[in-house]
Amino acid sequence: MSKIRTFFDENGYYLAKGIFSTAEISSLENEFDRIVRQLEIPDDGDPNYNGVISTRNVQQYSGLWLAALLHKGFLDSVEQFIGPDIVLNHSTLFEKRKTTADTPFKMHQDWSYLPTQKNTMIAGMIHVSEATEEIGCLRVYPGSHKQGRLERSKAVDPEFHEQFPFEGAIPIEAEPGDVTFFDYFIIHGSMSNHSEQPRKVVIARMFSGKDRKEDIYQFSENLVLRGWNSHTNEATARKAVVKPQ
Ligand SMILES: O=C(O)CCC(=O)C(=O)O
Repeated sequence: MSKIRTFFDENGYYLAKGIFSTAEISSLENEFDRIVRQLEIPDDGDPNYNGVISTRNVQQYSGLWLAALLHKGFLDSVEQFIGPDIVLNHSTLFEKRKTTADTPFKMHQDWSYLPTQKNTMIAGMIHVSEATEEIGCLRVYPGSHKQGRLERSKAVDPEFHEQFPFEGAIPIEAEPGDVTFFDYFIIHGSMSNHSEQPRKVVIARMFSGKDRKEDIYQFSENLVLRGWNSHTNEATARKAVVKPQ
């Protein structure tokens, strides 16, 4: 087993340095900013505005971002963690701007948002800009993934956050082009951004093509980034856009 995989199995996360070159991440940042310009930005005069701008599925906006999810170095890393069959559930763009308001990313596990039968779901956080403690980088409890499925472990569960406060977690600082991979059982979260510099990330949620979502009707791009999806069928391949009420 590779050192990278051993570290991931032991700690529940892995910071892969320089997966995207400076030139690649600079082009991706331009496209990231273009996506943000296409979004409705919350009113930053509102004291409750938490500083986060987000959208799902950057690959539905930008061909360059689709190519980023298919990037060889990126998928070679993912393959070490979940094997050669790699399915995209969804991606999320988060830009975190300076705020004095509370963070929406209290400590939590991801599994209950998108459970799979074999628990292969991981996240790859692509760092488009610098992430430091002051900027509100990701914080994790190393090794906490070994506890498996903990109940009431969502970011909206205050007791979970009290049990696992930010102070007990370690900050994962990163540079543009790095990718932080983490298991969907790891306890993680991030504080608000207290700096003038926005923090920009795109997180890809991916699972093995040998695994499947517990709820096959829950939203999933089901986009095969590498290899094969053994569970795709006529029903799951059909997609419907839900009409607003
Ligand atoms: O963007 C962050 O800092 C945290 C995101 C997160 O915790 C999540 O998406 O599960």
